[in-house]
Amino acid sequence: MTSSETQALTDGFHLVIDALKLNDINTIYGVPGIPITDLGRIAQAEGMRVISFRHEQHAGNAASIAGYLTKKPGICLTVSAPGFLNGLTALANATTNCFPMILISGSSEREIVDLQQGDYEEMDQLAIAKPLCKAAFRVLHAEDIGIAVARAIRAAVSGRPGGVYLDLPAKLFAQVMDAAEGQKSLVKVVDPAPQQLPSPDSIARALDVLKSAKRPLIILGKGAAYAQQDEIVRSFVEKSGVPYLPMSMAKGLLPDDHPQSAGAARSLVLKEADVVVMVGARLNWLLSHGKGKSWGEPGSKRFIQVDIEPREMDSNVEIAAPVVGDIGSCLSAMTKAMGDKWPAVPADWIANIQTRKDVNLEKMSAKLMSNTVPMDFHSALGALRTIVKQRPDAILVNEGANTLDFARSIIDVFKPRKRLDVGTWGIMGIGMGAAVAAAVETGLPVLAVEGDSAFGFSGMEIETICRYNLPVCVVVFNNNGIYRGTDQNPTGGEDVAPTVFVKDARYDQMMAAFGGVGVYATTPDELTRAVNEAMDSGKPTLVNAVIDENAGTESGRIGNLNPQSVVSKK
Ligand code: ADP
Ligand code: TZD
Ligand code: MG
Repeated sequence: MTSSETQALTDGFHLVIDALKLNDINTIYGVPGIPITDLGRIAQAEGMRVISFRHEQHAGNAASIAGYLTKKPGICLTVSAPGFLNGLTALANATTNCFPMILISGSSEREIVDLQQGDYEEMDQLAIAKPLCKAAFRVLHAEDIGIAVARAIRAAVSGRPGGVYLDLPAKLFAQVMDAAEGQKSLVKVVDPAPQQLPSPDSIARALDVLKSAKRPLIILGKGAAYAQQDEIVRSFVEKSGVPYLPMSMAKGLLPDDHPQSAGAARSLVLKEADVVVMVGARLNWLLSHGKGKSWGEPGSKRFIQVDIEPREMDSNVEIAAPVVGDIGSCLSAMTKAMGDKWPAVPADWIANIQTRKDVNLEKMSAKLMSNTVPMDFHSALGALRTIVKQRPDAILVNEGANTLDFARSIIDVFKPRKRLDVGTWGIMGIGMGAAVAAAVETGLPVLAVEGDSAFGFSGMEIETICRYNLPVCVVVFNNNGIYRGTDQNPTGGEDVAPTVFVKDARYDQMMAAFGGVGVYATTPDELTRAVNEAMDSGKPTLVNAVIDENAGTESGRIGNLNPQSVVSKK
């Protein structure tokens, strides 16, 4: 029985909480303040977990990752105008990444906002949120809270998941209504993300195209990881025998050491494949839009695309065989329709890929063993790679430029949804929010591998990690700056170059300041010891890993996207 049933009256605060709980949403990520302070307090009193952050963007990132990991919308709770805006970046990022979340913000009085009379933290938040999310709603009457929360949940998780904004004006929270009526007004959402079955024609068409392939390739994206249809994905890949590439957050959907993984022959397979099956992945910038040099001869490929969003088809290149539906339904239909006599993938294609994989893996393994001081990216990541292999349940969070790009290719992942990173926008600042959500939602140890710049965007949240005593080990790859620590001010003036930080900063001491464990590591052995200890103890830990400030490259692996000035170069 909830508290509202034991009282004759209920109010807006309790109805919001009861509506969330009724829908099995039991955690709120947020920052308190007017007018939602009591909402957090009452939520905690009513048995919800309320995780307070130091900045709303990180609470929002945590909510979106909670959504990604659980398929239930993560909740981010903020105050009006500035708190709302701080959370909005995360809401937009969630929508961009197809993660379900709901940003709930308190707002000022409508009468004053609409007449622009200067209320405390005044802003027309609903209007501002609308273009940045999947859906946005405002509730003016307590009796509508149940319906509004139901709509928000449905909008977030059905079809292509995304972010939803719920605007709750201050006055709503204090509105009182009869408790029994209030209870009746709540809605338990039935089947929030209904299966979407593909048409039989689309399955037949896709298999016709796949059957004709001489050099087929499957690309698995984070939509496939999100779907939690891991066995169906595995059966499809294994029955087809087709080599696959995982996008970064789809790593581990099948273990990275799976014989069909073509991860170590990425450029070869993208260039040479003649049929590409996209599964929960988009042909956006991360895949050079499906065209250009990295994709080989123009017109050399045909695409099959499996996605829940019909409008994704033909977004960048022609899709010969669109398969629209949820991943589970689509792939199980395709696997079934393959029957018992599905032709083997041509042996020469498999052999070519294997040869390239062997060469590339051999090249890499030598670099990973290096013991130079200071460490470079390879030697430090070589140590972390071993740890992650020994601890396949741990969740890896990763952001930075070089720190991201090297870690993505060096650290193998062995289980689904164990890698969380900068996603579709390549956004810095997701690190600590993602780490908190991963620990809170799963209870598993988290290893956050962070560039020193990337870490700075959300670094204050290590206090949050210590406060909730979360099993998070942060490793800061400290190369004194963005990409490198070696840039010079060309004028010789006092200011350092824009990409450079304080030399030899001690990020480990920040962690110690909050009662966590701080370690300064200069060798792969020291790094290994510190991370293993952290993962064994579950104590909040930050390891400052000293990385050669010369080791990185501009923008990591996407330097080609940098516009270059031909005029102002000195
Ligand atoms: P990646 O960055 O890993 O390539 P994207 O975020 O670009 O992945 O693509 C994810 C895709 O997955 C989106 O187009 C989204 O519509 C789709 N998607 C998400 N959930 C499902 C699902 N349950 N079934 C089918 N497609 C899904
Ligand atoms: N701001 C935001 C929100 N996202 C971004 N991606 C950037 C700025 C630009 N940016 C990158 O794309 S990577 C990066 C920035 C600032 C930091 C790279 O430095 P790092 O990593 O220390 O994190 P490495 O290992 O030194 O390359
Ligand atoms: Mg750096």
